Amino acid sequence: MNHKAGFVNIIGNPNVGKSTLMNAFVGEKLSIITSKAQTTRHRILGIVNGEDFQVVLSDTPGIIKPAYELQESMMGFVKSAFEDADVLLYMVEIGEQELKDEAFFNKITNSQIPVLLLLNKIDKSNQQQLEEQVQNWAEKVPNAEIFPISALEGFNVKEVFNRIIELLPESPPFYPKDQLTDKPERFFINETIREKILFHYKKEIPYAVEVDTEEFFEEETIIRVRSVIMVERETQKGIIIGHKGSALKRVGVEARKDLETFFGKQIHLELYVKVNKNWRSNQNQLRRFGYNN
Ligand code: GDP
Ligand code: K
Ligand code: MG
Repeated sequence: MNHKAGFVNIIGNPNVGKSTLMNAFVGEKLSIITSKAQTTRHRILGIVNGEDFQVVLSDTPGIIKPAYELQESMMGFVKSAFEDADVLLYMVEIGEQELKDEAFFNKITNSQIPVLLLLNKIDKSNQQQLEEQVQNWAEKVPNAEIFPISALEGFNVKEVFNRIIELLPESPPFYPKDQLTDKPERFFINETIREKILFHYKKEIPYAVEVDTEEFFEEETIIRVRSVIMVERETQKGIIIGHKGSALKRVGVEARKDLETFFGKQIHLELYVKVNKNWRSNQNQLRRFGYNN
């Protein structure tokens, strides 16, 4: 049998379950998943290899209207998802009626690329609601094939994956077959720390934070890591650190545990907090953190 390979991009509103699905496909926790919108800022590649196929998946930031420069840059990632894919996975969730952004909606309905519309979170719906929504989306996006799924419970995920393989062109693999992702180790460390911050702090704090891993030394039995948590203001620095350092310590302990599981090695994680005014609006800073296409 001939080899198939290609690029699959997952798009949709924030929090519909894109990262959950990608992780279900890849079988590893590559993309951080939380109940907050805008968790995923970068495009992330997950690679699923089989004997005669290679599926390269991009998880994108959810579709939002840009309100400041970081968001502008995030939307660039989403736009490019329409250009370099062999299959588009357009994900909506039960109860969602339409895509808020009309330009994106037009792109989807006029797409020359095959579109699989994934109606996610059907574990939260009843049969009647499900049938109504399938009907609704079939009328709105006539060019799409519709799959009701539960990314969380794995329902219909395998069927979607099999359909993707059918749609992929014949091609040799694009990446070495033992490679899981194109992102370097530091990226996972940054994202893991950011996930803990999203989980433990309220309101504007997580969105004012960026994490940069400055050192990554892998020794035989231990990996030594030093990462800086960047905030915009002194007050935020105080909140991140907490009373006698207790809040920061909790972030460090939890991140270290996850990273030890991920890398399969002991981790020494040194965390510190630095004030870096207005990093979100500063183009040079954004470029440094890889937000430009
Ligand atoms: P993204 O922003 O589109 O990447 O969404 P995430 O994958 O981060 O998921 C957002 C939230 O929806 C998380 O709390 C997930 O656990 C939850 N979620 C994802 N898929 C499902 C599903 O199939 N059913 C239910 N009930 N929740 C889901
Ligand atoms: K999310
Ligand atoms: Mg996501």
